Parts: sequence; structure tokens; C-alpha cells
Amino acid sequence: LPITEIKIKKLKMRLKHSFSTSFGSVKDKEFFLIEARDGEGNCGYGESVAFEVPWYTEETVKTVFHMMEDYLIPILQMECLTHPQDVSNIFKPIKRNHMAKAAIEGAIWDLYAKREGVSLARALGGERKKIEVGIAIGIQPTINELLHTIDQAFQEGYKRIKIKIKPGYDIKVLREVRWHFPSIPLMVDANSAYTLDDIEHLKQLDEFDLMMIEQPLSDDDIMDHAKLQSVIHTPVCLDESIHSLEDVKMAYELGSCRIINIKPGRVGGLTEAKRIHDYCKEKDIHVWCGGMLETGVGRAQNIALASLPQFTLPGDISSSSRYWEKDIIYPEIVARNGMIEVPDQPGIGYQLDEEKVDHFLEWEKVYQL
Ligand code: OSB
Ligand code: MG
Repeated sequence: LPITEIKIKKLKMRLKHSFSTSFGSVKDKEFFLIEARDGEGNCGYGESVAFEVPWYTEETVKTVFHMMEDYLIPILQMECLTHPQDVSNIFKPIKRNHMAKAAIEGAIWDLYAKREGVSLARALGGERKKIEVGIAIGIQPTINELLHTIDQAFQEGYKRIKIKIKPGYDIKVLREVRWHFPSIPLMVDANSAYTLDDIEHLKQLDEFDLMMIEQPLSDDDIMDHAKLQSVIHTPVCLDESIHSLEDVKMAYELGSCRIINIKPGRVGGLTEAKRIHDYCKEKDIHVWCGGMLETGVGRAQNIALASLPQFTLPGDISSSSRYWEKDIIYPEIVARNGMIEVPDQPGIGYQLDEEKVDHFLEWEKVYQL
């Protein structure tokens, strides 16, 4: 795989609405767009998903740049690649820093698929032509705003609604939501806001017929999640706790969850995401694709991943217009009736809108390989 150049573009884009979780709010998305070129006119795109503050995982926008420039790109300059699956192996000597690795690996996967003339979905082993998608709704200032947002999302056809919860914004809120929407497919995400001391409290979630509760406990507590899952009926889904296939195996052996949220950025890239997918398929663990408030590039990668067969639950992959006034790709991503078509053009299957990229560009840096 003859990669001749890596370009890092630093972009900053304002979200339509700030997005609030139990750990904090995001209003401006700072991220890197990664371009990988082959000198024959092909260009692959990747997107980094780390936030400015290390509250979701330990990585930040700055650590991602540090890792890419000082360690990961120098490795690419030294090693030869034959397939994008090699990338995670050559990056192994560098510990963790999964979002930095995934950003570069994503660009290389896209470049590879374009060179092969196949869609990224196909290159990864995807089979679906359309995927089912849901929407994630952040913590809202008032119940009325939450109800209104849910109603809108449901009207738009999203296949399931996920609402963020935290202590003090959970049971009462869910009672209201279920009162107004008794039968919508509903789930909650706590982003690690609870501990095992809350076990009696969390048992009350069982009355709301939730598809799952995502990451109720600490990101590094697979053990406590097993204790919780053994006493609640609502399926537990792990997000922040899962960094690799090894974590999934441990969670499965311990009974820590029944569902896995896969995000390429959190697990170090599409190759690891696919390994997790394959294991979950073998063990019949249901998976879905999470989101990190990505722009179209990151979302396009998620769409390709979610076309794999074990992605049996709707992912957090909404329309471009959900978060962005203008996305940096065209056509923009559109969910119709809660479905997104998986592109069959080479690579991610969307074009970069260079004018928009330039509009949001803060700086760029080029590395020859
Ligand atoms: O926990 O899944 C999460 C956004 C930022 C950080 C963490 C999470 C989220 C979301 C948003 O839930 C999902 C999306 O991108 O639409
Ligand atoms: Mg989550």
C-alpha cells in the first residue's frame, strides 16, 4: 500500500446545539481531518474523535496531535504496509492512544478501499445496503424541551431514542417520558455517572421497558457491571469500558453486559472494531455503532462499519443536519425513516466539500512518507 503523504488538517466546527452528558457539554467540535495519499491521485480520509477535555476517555485533541506527529507518523515513515489491517500491528509498540491511532487508520482504510475500487463497507465485510439508526439526546434544561426533542426525533423516524441520564435526572425524567411516549424504543446512557452504591436506585430502571442502560458505572469497572447486571433485568451495554477485544472477552466471561457499543475511535480503529464484531457474532452478543458527534467523515466510516451483520441494533448515526448547519461532505448524510443507505461508491462513498473544509480550517501540516 504505497502511501506517499499524510496531511493533518485542524478544524473547528460549531454544533447547532451544545450537547450535554453527565460529564459535561460540548459546543465547539475541534478535531483533525486526516488525509492519506498514494501519489496516484487517490486520497483517503479519517477523523479524530477526541474532545478538548479528557472526560470521556483520557485522550484530548492535543494528545492526539502529539501521538500522531511524534510517534505514529514516524512509524508509518519507517514501515511498509500491505493492508490496512497491518496498521494496528505496527502501532502496537505505542500504548493505548486509540483515538489517535484510529484517525490515521481510518484514512488508510479509506485509501485502500478507493485503490481497490470497492466501498469501505465492502472492504470491511459489510453486507447491509441500509442501516437502522437512532438518535442520542443530551441532557436538556427542562423536561418540556426533552419531550419536544423526543417528539421531533420520533416524527423524523429514528428507530430508537437514547437519552442521557445522571443522578437527579433519571427516574423522574423517565416517568415523564414514558407517560408521553409509552411504547417508543427507548434507552438511556449514564456515561459512568453511578456507582454500586446506587444499585437499589438503578433497579427502578426496570419499570421503563428500556432496550438497555449504557455505561452506568465506572469506565474501569467491568467487575461492578457484572454485579449490577446480575440484579437488574434491563440489559447493560458497555461503552467507555471497552477499549479492545480483550475487554469484550472479559466482559462476556464475567457477565458484565449483554450488549456492546462499538466506536472505532475508542478501540483503536476499524480493524479492532471488526475483530470485536466477529467475536460478538460468534458469541451472539448484540452490538451497535456509537457516535462521537463526528462530522460526515467520521459518520461515513461508522456507516460502513454498521453495515456488518452483527450490528443488529440501531446506532447513534444521525443525519448531518442533526448537529451541523453545514457538513464537510456531500451529499450530506440523510436518515429517512430511521434508515441510512450504505454508499456503494469506492471508499467512504462521500466527497469532501473542500470549500467547507477550508472554511473551518485552522491550520494544516504535511508529512512525506
Ligand atoms: O457516550 O455515546 C456517548 C457523545 C459524546 C461523548 C460520548 C457519547 C456521545 C453520544 C453522542 O452519545 C452520540 C452521537 O454522536 O450522536
Ligand atoms: Mg455512551
